[in-house]
Amino acid sequence: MRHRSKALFARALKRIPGGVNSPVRAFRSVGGDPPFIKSGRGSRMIDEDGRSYIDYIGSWGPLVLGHGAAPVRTALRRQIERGTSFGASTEAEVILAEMICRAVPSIQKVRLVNSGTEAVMSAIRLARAFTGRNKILKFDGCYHGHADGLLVKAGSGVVTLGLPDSPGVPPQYSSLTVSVPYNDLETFEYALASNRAEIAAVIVEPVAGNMGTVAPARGFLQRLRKLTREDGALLIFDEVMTGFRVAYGGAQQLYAVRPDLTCLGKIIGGGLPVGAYGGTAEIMSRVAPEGPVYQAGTLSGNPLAVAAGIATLEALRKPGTYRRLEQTTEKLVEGLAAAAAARGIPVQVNRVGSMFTVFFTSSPVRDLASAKTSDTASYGKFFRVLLERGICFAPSQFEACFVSLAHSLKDVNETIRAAKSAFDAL
Ligand code: HOZ
Repeated sequence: MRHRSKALFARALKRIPGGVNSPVRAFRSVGGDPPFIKSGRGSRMIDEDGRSYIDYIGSWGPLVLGHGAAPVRTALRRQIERGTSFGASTEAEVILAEMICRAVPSIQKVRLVNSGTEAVMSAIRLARAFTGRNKILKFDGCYHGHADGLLVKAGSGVVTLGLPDSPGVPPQYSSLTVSVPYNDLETFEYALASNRAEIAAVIVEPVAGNMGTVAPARGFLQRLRKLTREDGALLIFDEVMTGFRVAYGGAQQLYAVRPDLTCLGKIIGGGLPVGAYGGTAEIMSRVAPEGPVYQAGTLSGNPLAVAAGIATLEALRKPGTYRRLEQTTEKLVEGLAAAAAARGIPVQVNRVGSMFTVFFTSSPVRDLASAKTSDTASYGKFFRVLLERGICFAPSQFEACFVSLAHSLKDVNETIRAAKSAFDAL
C-alpha cells in the first residue's frame, strides 16, 4: 500500500484540479492512485513510500540520459551559482541555438520558449503571417499542445480521457483547423485540394507519440513535403517528442524530409521547462524584433533550462548513443511481443528508435482509428500489474513509453519478467 502517495493525492485533489498539473498523470484511464515521486536516479524513480520503479515515462521524453544524469547535475549546479534568471541574453543561449542549427539543418534560426505548446502556438502564428493564410491542417490523434485550435481531434490526454474537442475554444477558432487521419494520403490530398491556397501550415508529428507510438507510413512525410510546397502551405514538424530522440537530428534526419518550421521541446531542456521553434532564416526573420510577428517571454532562454539542454545534447552527441538506445529498446519490445505471443494475447508493439507502445489490439496500429481498436481495459490491467512489480509504463494506452541511456539489460530483463506476469494476469 502506498500510504503517503494516497494521502498526498487526497490533499492534491482538494487544491489542484483532478489532483494533477497535467491530466494523464491522474491515472484516470488505467485506474489506481498515482504514486507521488520523491526522487529519480538513472533508470529508476522512488516514490514517497520508498518504492522503486524502472521508469519508462522519463518525464514524457526529456530524460534521454536517465534521471539525475551527472553532466546535467554538474551544469545545473554551476549555473545556480551564477544565477537562475536574468531576463537578458546569455552566451549559453547562443551556444544552444548553434547546437540546434548544426544538428537540424532545416533550422537556420531558432527562438527559445518555455514549452512545446508555446513553440507550436508561435510557429503557427508565424506560418499564418508568412503565408497570409488562416487555416491549419493537422492529423487526427496528433497532439500539438493545448493551444486553442489545436485541440481538434487531438491525442494525448484528450483521447485518453475521451474528451470531445475542448469547451472554451471558440468555434471560430476550431473552424480554421482541418484534421484528417494520420498516414492517409488520399484524404490529405483531398483536404488540401478542397482548401486550395487557404492552408497556412500542415502540422504533423513526424512520428506520432500522442496516440501511442505510430510510425509514418513509407512515403507519407515525403508526400506532405511535396504537396505543401506545391500549394504554398508551410510544413511544420512537431518534433517536441522526436527531436534529439529518434536521431540526433530528429525524425527529419531519420526520414530525410526537410520541413519549413520545426518545433522542439523536452530533450533540448534536459528535464527543465523549454520549447523552441525554428526554420529557414527567411521565415524566422519575420519574428519580432527582426520582423513584425510578436512573441516574447520573461523566462524564455532560461539559463537553467539552457544549461541542462546543452549538457544533454553534448552527451547525446557522443558516438554510439543512438545505436545503444535503439538496441536496448529493440531487445525490450522483442521480449514484450514474444511474451504476449506465447500467451496468445493479441498486441501490437510499435517502436521507432527509443519510443514504443504496447497496443492491446490484433490490428496493426497506423492511425487514431486503429489505435482506438485497443482494449484499454486490458492496457489498464497490464499497467497496474507492472506498476505493482516496480515498472512504470505510460499511464495511458495513447501515449509513448521512452527508453533512456540509463536503462540496462538487467532493467530490460526485469521488465520482460514483470510483463509476463502482467500478461498472465489478463
Ligand atoms: N501530454 C503529455 C504527454 N504527451 C503529458 C504531460 C504530463 O502529464 O506531464
